[in-house]
Amino acid sequence: MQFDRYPQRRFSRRQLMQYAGLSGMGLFLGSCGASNSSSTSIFKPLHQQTTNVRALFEPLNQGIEELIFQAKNPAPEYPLSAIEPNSLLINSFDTTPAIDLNSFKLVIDGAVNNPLQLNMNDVRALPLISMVIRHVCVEGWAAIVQWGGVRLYDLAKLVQPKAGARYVYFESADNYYESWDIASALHPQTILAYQKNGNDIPVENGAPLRLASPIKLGYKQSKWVTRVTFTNELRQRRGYWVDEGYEWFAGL
Ligand SMILES: Nc1nc2c(c(=O)[nH]1)N[C@H]1C(S)=C(S)[C@@H](COP(=O)(O)O)O[C@H]1N2
Ligand SMILES: [Mo]
Repeated sequence: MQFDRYPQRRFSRRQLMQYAGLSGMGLFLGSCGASNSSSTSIFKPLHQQTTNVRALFEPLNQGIEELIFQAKNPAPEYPLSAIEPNSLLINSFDTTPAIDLNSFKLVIDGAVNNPLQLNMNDVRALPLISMVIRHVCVEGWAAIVQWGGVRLYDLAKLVQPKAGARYVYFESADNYYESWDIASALHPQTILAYQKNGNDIPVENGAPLRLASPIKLGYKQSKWVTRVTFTNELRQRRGYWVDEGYEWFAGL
């Protein structure tokens, strides 16, 4: 896989486990499956078909792989010592939505072969990516933050976007919405995060799942994501702030 050349993990195994909130014992139990009874539902698609387990290890279709390959070089990552724990300001256009974790499901659908819905145990069973990146808000502030979560790319491998898919829509529990070009969405540094600075993400910052990526401005990074939809075309509503006149691509 071409993404192996990206510096995915600058942490030692011990640091990573600390930042993943795992003790050695927790990791041991997790890998025995003793603490995760529902991880099999990841392979239950919306239409109740049986998804091929090998999907996680298979590449996406050629057209989409080529698009991602043209994506920009990796954006800078920082050491843990650079984290600015008090600099990430809460920026929400509305109140913080109440999400019931027991019924929470991330829906991934649209122009894909295997639509899925995943609960948080399913999401946490996927490879954990950790990165320390700079969050930049157009309102004039920035913060170096550690985010941990799953790559959109790994989720795409599970749902298998169709060849014509060019955009990815994100719907949020506070009715925020965003759309990204597929190359940026499937960039190896674009993740759906459930950890911030080594802990579970606080609800104000988007728990249980928010976008985090060093290649886009802050307003592209939807908090409280409930639905990820692959599409062939952009809809009229492209993004909450974009529809107010902010730039759609919003690359950093
Ligand atoms: N669902 C949702 N996501 C959102 C927003 C929002 O209001 N609702 N604000 C955006 C903006 S403008 C920024 S700068 C970041 C702020 O993230 P934070 O509140 O975790 O610092 O979230 C982005 N994602
Ligand atoms: Mo922002």
